[in-house]
Amino acid sequence: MNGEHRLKRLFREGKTALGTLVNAGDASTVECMEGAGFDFVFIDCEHGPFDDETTVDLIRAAELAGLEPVVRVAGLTHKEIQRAADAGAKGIVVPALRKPDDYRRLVDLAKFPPAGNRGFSPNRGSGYGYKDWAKGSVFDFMKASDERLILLPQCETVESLEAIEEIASIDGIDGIFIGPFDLSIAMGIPGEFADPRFVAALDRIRNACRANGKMLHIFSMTAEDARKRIAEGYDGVTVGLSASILAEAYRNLVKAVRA
Ligand code: 3PY
Ligand code: MG
Repeated sequence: MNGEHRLKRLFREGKTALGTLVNAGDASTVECMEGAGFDFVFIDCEHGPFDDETTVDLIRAAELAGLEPVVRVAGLTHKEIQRAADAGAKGIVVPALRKPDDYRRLVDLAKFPPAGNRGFSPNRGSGYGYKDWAKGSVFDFMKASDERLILLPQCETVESLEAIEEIASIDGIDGIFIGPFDLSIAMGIPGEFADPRFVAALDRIRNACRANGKMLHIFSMTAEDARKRIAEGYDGVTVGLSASILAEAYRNLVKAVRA
């Protein structure tokens, strides 16, 4: 998986990348996904309890399991973005952004010049500078690092929805990750995913992404919703939360034993 970015390849091929969200557990949780058929793992440092060192372990486990590690950071700060990038994240998701300038700031923090001003270090993501792709000049290192890291900031506020055409046109943003729960809450229709206003919002985001050749990702709570999103042509679907998957499995286990 070293030489390719699976999410980029699937996007080029017009296929949906499938991932799942880790919000509880440790590296073993990610190991349990090996062979299940996912393309990526969504490591949630916004709602999950992970510190930076645990995040590194989760990324390492994802690499060993053949999954692309996508990290949702807690917020738009130099520390959050730099650490996720240096830890070897192949994708960064940022929640709750509002204005186009927030999205420009993300590019500034995550990409090397000329697109941004990311700080340089031979980090673990580059094998401390010894991975084949990282051994060239500093210029080559910067270029390859930028190519390996996709930026998927979220659209989940009314302000970002209203500026989505401008946001999707920003160079360096690879795609938009829709947070359906927070977006519907922000629109005053919490969880009402069939509401025509919500459906229109998703169409607007899709059109903005399509017009700019950007990826369109979304979160799904259930397999049924994920199937619908895949049929609708989303480029990426993150289905389920590790904590909820465990909670449901335990309930089903006891139900089956007691039946
Ligand atoms: C949302 O639905 O708000 C999300 O951010 C999904 O993770
Ligand atoms: Mg959200």
